Amino acid sequence: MHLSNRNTSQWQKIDSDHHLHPFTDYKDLNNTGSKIIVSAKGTYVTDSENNKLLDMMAGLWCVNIGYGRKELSEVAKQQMDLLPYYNSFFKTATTPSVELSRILSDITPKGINKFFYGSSGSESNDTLVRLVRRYWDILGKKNKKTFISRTYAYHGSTMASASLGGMQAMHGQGDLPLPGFVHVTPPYYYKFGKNMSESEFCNYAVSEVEKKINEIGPDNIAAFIGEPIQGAGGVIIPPPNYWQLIQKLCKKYEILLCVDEVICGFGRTGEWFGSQFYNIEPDIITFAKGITSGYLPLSGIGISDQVSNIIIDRGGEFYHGYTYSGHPVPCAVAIENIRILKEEKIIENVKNNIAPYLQKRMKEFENHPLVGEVRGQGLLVGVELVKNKKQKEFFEPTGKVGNICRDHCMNNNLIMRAVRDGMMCSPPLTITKEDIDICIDRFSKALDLTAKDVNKLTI
Ligand code: PXG
Repeated sequence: MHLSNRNTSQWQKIDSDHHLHPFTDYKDLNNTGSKIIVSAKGTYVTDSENNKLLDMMAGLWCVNIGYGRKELSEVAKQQMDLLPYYNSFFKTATTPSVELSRILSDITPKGINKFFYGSSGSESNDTLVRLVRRYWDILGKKNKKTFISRTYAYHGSTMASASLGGMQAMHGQGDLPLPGFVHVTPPYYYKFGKNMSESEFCNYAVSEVEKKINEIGPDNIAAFIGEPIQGAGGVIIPPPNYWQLIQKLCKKYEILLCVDEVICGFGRTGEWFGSQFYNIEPDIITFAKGITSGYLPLSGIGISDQVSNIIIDRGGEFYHGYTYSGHPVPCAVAIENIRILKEEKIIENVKNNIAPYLQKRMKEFENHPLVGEVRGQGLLVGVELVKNKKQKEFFEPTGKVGNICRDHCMNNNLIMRAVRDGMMCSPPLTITKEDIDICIDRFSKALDLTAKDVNKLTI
């Protein structure tokens, strides 16, 4: 199928006439027109004007092995030719979903050995909500229903996953959160640390969770959920001891520890999963994105033996599932993707080589007058742009400067994501040092242009 018979403005016209994009102000987009992406290779995507853009976001935090790996398209074709679809509802299974489950039980955190599939992170977080509530019901603890999450968490866009998330703007549309979802201060030291030391702030953030547990009553709390490192919320790196303390709290109050590995999973932190990076053993994880490097939609939830034993032995039928649960084609692609991650030692290379280099180079921007903080871990980086570095004064209104910087990046053939007034990176795990140098060069130009614009603005 060749769709190259139209020029850019023709594509843009059809796009604005008929296509509604996710998270988009439609009127605004229709004024400017979409950038039409037509192909990609390695760490670069090419648009319909033949610009080659360095993709420091790996698509949307997902193309972990980089673009253009033929092994994945070949496996997908082979599987489509052999068996393009079959379900797992009525005592049937397909070989890729079975094999993938075996492989996942080897690489996921200790104790997690059962897997249930969906097609998106949002779906798997919905599955998580249903499964956790079911778990406590089976145990006769029918009041344990409430989920504790954090402000700026992103867990998806469906009703339940957006309720789990802590995005105020999303809650403002559609009467969210649903009942049974509460949010506490995130471990975001730069913004909320005031004049505490980092470890004092860590204790404070954890004490907020404990306060919330006691306010609602431990008998009413089902689970705590968090991303190991909050991604879409602005690459929020928790203080070193945070997750250990949260795990302790969950044990103390008999609350399930749920970890959303949708971004951190499959190597982003330099370990297979963020839970391993922080040395915690969650009861439940969810994952998506990097499992297929984004080549096909696939997500899942991984369940510890302790939880799955109850669901299996005492639960009877679990009335939950999707047409595409365990779809054979994305499962086959996931198996191949994991093989490549393993055989090419991509995650080890992130940990020992590429992540330290990216972090070191990005840290140089802390000398820039616009930059309040550069924080990162593995191949995640957040660069906080501020009005006043000394006083940690943020821009008002929030988001304007971030968008200006994002546009300057784009005009310099660099894709970064603006979150509020921070600039985020989450590149393919296969990025080279040469490409990191190119990123530094382009981002430096974009920052200088942004600073010039900021001087012109009266904000
Ligand atoms: N959990 C986390 C941690 C995520 O980052 C989801 C769940 C939901 O996954 P799906 O596949 O339903 O989108 C995500 C998704 C952004 C952005 O702007 C981030 C995501 C999705 C869309 C936009 O940074 N992450």
